[in-house]
Amino acid sequence: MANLIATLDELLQRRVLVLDGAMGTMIQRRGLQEHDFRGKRFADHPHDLQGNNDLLVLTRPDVIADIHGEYLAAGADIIETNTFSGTVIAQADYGMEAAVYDLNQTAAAIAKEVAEQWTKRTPDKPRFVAGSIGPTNKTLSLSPKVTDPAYRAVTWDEVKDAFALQVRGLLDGGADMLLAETFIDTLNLKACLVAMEEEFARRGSRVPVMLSMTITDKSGRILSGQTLEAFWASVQHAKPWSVGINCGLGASEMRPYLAELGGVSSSRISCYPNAGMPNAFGQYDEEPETTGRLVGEWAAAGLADVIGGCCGTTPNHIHEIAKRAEKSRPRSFQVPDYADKPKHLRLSGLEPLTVPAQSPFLIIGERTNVTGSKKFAELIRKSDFGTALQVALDQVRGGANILDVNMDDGMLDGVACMRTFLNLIASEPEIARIPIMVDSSKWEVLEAGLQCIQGKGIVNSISLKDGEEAFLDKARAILRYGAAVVVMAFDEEGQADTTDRRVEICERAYKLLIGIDFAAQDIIFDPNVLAIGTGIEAHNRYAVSFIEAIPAIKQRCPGVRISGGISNLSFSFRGNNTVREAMNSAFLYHAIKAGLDMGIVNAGQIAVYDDIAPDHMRHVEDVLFDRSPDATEKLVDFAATVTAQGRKKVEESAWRQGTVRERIVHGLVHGLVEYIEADTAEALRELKIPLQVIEGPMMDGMRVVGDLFGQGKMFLPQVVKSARVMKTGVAYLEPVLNAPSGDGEQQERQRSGKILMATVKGDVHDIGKNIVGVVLGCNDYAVVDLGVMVPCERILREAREHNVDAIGLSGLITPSLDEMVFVAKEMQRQGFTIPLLIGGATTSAQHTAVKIAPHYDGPVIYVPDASR
Ligand code: THG
Repeated sequence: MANLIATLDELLQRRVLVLDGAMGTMIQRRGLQEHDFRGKRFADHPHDLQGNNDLLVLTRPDVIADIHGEYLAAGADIIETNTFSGTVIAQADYGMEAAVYDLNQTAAAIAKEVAEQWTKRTPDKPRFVAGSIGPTNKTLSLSPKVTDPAYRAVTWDEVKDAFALQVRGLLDGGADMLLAETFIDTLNLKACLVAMEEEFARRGSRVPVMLSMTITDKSGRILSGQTLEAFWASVQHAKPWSVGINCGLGASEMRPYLAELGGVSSSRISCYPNAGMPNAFGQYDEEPETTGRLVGEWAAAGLADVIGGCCGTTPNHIHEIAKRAEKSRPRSFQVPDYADKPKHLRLSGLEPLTVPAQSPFLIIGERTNVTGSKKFAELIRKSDFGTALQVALDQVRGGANILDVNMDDGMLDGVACMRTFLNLIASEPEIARIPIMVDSSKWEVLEAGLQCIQGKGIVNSISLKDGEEAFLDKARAILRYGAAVVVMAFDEEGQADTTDRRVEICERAYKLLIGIDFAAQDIIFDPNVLAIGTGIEAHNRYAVSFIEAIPAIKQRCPGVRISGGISNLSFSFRGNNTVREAMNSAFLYHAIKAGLDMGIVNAGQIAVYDDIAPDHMRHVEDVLFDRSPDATEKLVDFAATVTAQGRKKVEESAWRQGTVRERIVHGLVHGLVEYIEADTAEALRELKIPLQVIEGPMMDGMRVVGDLFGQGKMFLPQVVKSARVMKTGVAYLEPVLNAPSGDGEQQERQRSGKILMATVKGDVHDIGKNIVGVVLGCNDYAVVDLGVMVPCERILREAREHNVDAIGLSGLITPSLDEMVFVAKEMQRQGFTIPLLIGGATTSAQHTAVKIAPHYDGPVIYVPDASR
């Protein structure tokens, strides 16, 4: 790999490199039929195969080799294998799992052969093959089920194994590099990165890795809610050769995001936009000259190292881009050394948390811990995850910068609880905003946690207590997951409780970690906060020694951070919160002065140091600093005189003062489920008719949500949360909506309607459709979702059987537009009259009106976007 990177770096000193353009557009132009896709090999395959473009490397290799050749002729330095959907997960839609390895291996071999022919022809311009890896059509961070936000359609291991097989095929076929592209969920990408690492380790060699994300809306976030900087924090550990953006947008929309990514990442930057935004007929019609000019400007401005085209681009577009690349200057930065902005610890949830070497103190919320909170433990035991989430939210609102989650309890299934709780957090944007610290003494719980967080989190903790080998094994795994780590000052002899032992153990652990390439800034030492004031003399110096150890560890272990579980300190004063808070607060004050970077505390309940009464403080600090032999006794006496002062009830927030309509709108927009039932009840008293509550204040709220989403001021996980609040409100009204009618007859509850939805034959895209399903479900529609690749005949048969009120068709790729026309014609022929709804990225009002509507006498309606 070193050689290849050296070659690429050398080329990049002269000019920007050029990637090829769209494969789909070029395949479509050939007008291939079902028999082309099947070939001899799959002649009897039970599924339709038309549209399974990846299969053509096995059945029409001539076509794929030709297209590669056209792009190389146009000036591409790097061509992509035709394997975007080459995983068992994506191929399952065609029943084609068994062919996945062959498909990838063959695709890479075809591309490699054509690239080598061109390298011979133009030795000064060597050509490379990037193995294309798509995100699959299932996401690890989002639930496809409205009522079950903890549900996932796929497991981490399934996703990782699927990528592993694809990677193996691509590398066996001779791919020079791997390109994971069009990802919309960083957790899928992290699973892919682990698969790559494992495969590299198995082979004893690696290839450069390119990563490319897709931004689909104006929020500037990826679909799963992360900002670009948060995304970079999540993948930085993999040392990708390049990171970038592709698809979703045209060149002019992409530019600001490109600049943003370039500002935080130390890898090369790639970017390959669509040929503009799709026109009314679902076609990308930006002229090659225009795309070339826009993309060329990035090259001229030093914004990108690798440029090319995505959907709708052709060899002509690539030719125009390559012309400009020839004359470009390289992106203005030195050869990357991956050291990054020196020594920053970069964490992330949906948003980044950057911890510089001299950072303000960070609060790690402690209450989401079954061993640290009776209340939380009780909630988890009862499986009341809703209220448990509220505990997390309270920590965030109380100022937590990081959230510690611990499920270690003998009576609980720690792995399952960790998974459920973290999946639920992923659906709460206000909580998921901050990084997660997965806290457990069991490795399998830590690992389960790491498989649920798309951001860069922290493992809490590992130590040398089981020896060096066990320690390093875990550390290596953590490196692959890309998390930071808390290392406790424990060794084979037990916990360190003197200053010397604290420093000694940390230094030993440090050397071992640096030895396996663990970044110093990703190491967080915890020198053990132990209880003082216990009455046992040996404990008297615990606080002093912890504080002394902080600067000593930082001096011997350059670049690390220091943390501690602060509330441990005051365990012996359990039951007297006033004294405990004063002890914790005084300890924090002095430890922070000594260099403590972060601490696990009860966020929102840290007493202000200056608020502690002087006589109280004197007693506390006497114990803290072991100032006299009877200090503890005196504090105990003093404690008896201090009555626990009830904390002020947190004022009901101002928004509760508004009208009921305003409150419902506020609750929907902010995804606050807490009051929706009470507010709905109040609205019902006012408006009398349940449906008017739904159509009035609730729909007002959803309209605001739709507008904010359209303006990029909300992002998808927030919209899904709003939809869930809506669902809760509607569920509250359900019994009254269901109430027996005047004539005394029990009638089936009238839903808003029943809608059949399907992604049409030849198309496997369903993310948008799934969102629409969620939003419809939350708005009281019954939804019959037939999934993807649904033949017309089945759509119409099921529409009859279910007696639906409307049919919704979805499609992302251009051929789907023709299939929709076909469905409309069939509806007409079969005498349907119900509305036909048309939606999906390539569809448009114009295409719907001009090409689809004329074929069907019933209403044909274009549906602009999911949140509406
Ligand atoms: N280091 C690291 N991780 C840790 C600790 C540490 N994780 C767990 C713990 N220690 C830090 N978290 C807590 C959480 C709660 C309390 C103490 C430490 C606590 N709880 C009250 C009690 O037990 O009295 C709970 C009272 C209640 O039920 O509400 O004090 O040191 N790396």
